[in-house]
Amino acid sequence: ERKFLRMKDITSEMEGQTVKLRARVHRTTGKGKAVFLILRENFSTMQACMFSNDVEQEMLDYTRRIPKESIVIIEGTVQVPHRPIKKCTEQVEILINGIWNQHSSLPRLPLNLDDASNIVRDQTLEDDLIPENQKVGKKKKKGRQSIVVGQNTRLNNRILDLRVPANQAIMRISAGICRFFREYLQDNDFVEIHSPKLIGGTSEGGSEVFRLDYFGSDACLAQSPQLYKQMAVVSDFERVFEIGPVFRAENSLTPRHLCEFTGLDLEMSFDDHYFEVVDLISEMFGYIFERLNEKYRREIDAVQQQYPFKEFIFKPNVPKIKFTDACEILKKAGFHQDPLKDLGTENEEKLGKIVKKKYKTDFFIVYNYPAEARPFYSMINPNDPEYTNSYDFFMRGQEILSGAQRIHDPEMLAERAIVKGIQPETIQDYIDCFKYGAYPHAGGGIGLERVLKLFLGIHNIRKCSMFPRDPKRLTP
Ligand code: ATP
Ligand code: AMO
Repeated sequence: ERKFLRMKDITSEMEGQTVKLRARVHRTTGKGKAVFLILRENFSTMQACMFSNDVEQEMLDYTRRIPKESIVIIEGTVQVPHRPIKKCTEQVEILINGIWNQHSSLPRLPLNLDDASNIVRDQTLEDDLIPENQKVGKKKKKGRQSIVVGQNTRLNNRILDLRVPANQAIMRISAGICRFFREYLQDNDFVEIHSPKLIGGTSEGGSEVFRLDYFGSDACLAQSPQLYKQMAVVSDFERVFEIGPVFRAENSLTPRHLCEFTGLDLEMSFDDHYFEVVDLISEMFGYIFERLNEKYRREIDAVQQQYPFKEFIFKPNVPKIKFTDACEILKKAGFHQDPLKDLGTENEEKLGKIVKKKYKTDFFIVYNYPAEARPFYSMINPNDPEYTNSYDFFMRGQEILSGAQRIHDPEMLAERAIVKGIQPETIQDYIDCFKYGAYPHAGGGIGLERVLKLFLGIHNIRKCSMFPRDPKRLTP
């Protein structure tokens, strides 16, 4: 049992009862003979009040001087006002009998939480291309302008920024995605693993890797758990998943790339065809979205209030589009797409719009990508060797998952590594693991922050990482 009640536990049925709670001072109003405090506890707000009829004037003055964001302990009586309480999520009120300032905030905040909580209809205005704290919009009647707080100002003061209700909600929904990812997979016989992040070579190839000194040898920060999740399958765990950090030396500033993100990875053996894995992953996403809508409604609404977005639509019969068909669809709509090259961001978005119109869904799959566009470990399509048994999943026309059936023949794997410019010796343990009998297997990697961003229609991925890393940001 907790010493202090949580706001959600104080209900109108408790009218007249004495309660004790601890919360932040969100705002103080009232002149002369009355003080009204709006208290805040994560993204709930509740009004507390005090009148000179009931308490000494000194107590009123003391209360009025408590700086915003301080943590106070309050003892008082529950009241249910006749009129709705404006600007509070909770519709009961506390008549204060006693108040203690447990820990004071500095009175000057580097980030004004009211400004940072303003409704933002065009999220690109937060991009720091505009001067920070630029005043936009028409002057309102009362002379107050709507202020947009720049993303850099927010991130420089992230611990205050995270107190903004929408940000509270975003990070809680992030936890929800991990919770339901884990829940679904555990219920389907997957084993959770933790693979090393300090590794001897690259796991995805390419130059997007952080290199470091490891007691005199070269080491890399893992670009993915790819090689290890496959080795776990071969070690007879058969179905595995991991939630862990992924490092990419991605030297560019975009609204959807981070240098460190959270990978939701899974890998499994299959019976006959890699579509078994594709279908399981589709069903898993359906489960995650359904449970989020059910259990995180309050949080979704809190984001909606500050960053209005169109509700994400998931249809259980997820459209699966063959890569070459996607090229045809794009061609018919008047866009060029080379059938042997990867889809670019623009074409992905165009495809997303066309699919949305035709199937009324924000979620779809493209499969059978050209070998040129996929990593060395992707299984070549036996019927069409220029293509692979691979797939990407999309939300609102943006990639959120990449995956494939994997090559489980050591010779073929070494050959493909060489084709892709990777020295087989640098990944010898991985190649060798397929020499002692291996199940056919497939899997995928999901970017947590991307799923979060696209589910909630958030423009900048930095909002979806608690302490984001990009080429210009290593603090806080
Ligand atoms: P993944 O790394 O899983 O493939 P990704 O979303 O990073 O996913 P890429 O395959 O790197 O995508 O590239 C897909 C498209 O994203 C590219 O065709 C390109 O248009 C765009 N893109 C990738 N990196 C950048 C970047 N740094 N800046 C702008 N656009 C980029
Ligand atoms: P891939 O490189 O496509 O595949 O990564 C998987 C997913 O991770 C997300 N993602 C990113 N998110 C934020 N910032 C980035 N810089 C970034 N790069 C990628 C995307 C992407 O779909 N080993 C394979 C997966 C597999 O085949 O199982 C892999 O890493 O959502």
